[in-house]
Amino acid sequence: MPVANPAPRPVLSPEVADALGAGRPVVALESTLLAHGLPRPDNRAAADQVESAVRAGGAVPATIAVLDGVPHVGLTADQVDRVCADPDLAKLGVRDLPVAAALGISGATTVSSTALLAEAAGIGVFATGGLGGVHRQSAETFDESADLTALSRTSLVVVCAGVKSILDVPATLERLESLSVTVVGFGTTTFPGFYVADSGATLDWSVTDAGQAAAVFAARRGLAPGAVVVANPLPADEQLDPELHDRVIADALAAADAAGVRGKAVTPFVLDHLHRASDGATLAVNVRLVLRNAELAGRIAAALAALPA
Ligand code: PSU
Ligand code: MN
Repeated sequence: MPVANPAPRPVLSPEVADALGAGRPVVALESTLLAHGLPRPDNRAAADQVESAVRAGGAVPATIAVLDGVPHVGLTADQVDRVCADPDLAKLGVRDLPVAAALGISGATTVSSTALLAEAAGIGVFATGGLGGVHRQSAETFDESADLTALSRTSLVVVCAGVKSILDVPATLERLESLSVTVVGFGTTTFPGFYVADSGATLDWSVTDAGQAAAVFAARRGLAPGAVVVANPLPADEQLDPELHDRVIADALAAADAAGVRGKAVTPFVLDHLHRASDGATLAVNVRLVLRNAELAGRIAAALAALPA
């Protein structure tokens, strides 16, 4: 019997399809950080800069979003315009993809759904800013990002600056351990704190270069499904002033609580509040760390492509 509504296959841009077909390096990029994590219109320039950073690292960028129900892997300039300009664009995690597909909805993809679509397209490396995770007060709210469970079953390298520091970082690391997600620091065993270089948490493992990160992933892929998180801290002289960081985050979380924000609106609300309360300082640091992650992801993808199959 024919399946009435098969899951839509991701549509690959010609450049991404060519690169994957030839075994050349490709890096997936998410669109939620553009559409819901950065303010308009700054997000549009950032989208181009992130793609350029992937190219500088030696790989083809594949920004992922859902347009009219169809997942796209690799976007045209017009499609990036849509993602960055539409104030009503949905935020789509894995559980939202079937609804978007069946109803023809457009939306930006989070870490969880980007990872799933990237893996389905055959892409092994993904760059973002900071992972979602366990929210502070999660004992009362049960608010834990679907990014965590998605990474436990999706095979790819995720390059990030740790988890967003609005979260409970130690609790998030505990959950990543429970879920058997491999986590390595890039050049350090200090777990980064997104806007700041040091979250205060320590990792068991670090890799010294892109080749080692690729080798860890190759070993993981042969062993069990699941992601390798490469945590790439900002250098201390590029981080947000830690005192300003702690103050604006406390303010932003209090504002979210007072406004009664819940569910998937929490992270965008808090990030927006931070950008305003810090006079754009968090925005500049957020873009900078994403660019660094994109460039490193490009190098890891290149190292992965160079490994014997
Ligand atoms: N990294 C950033 N900015 C962002 C995000 C990550 O620098 O906006 C997004 C990612 O898409 C991540 C999402 O998956 O935030 C987590 O949202 P939630 O906490 O609702 O799961
Ligand atoms: Mn949540």
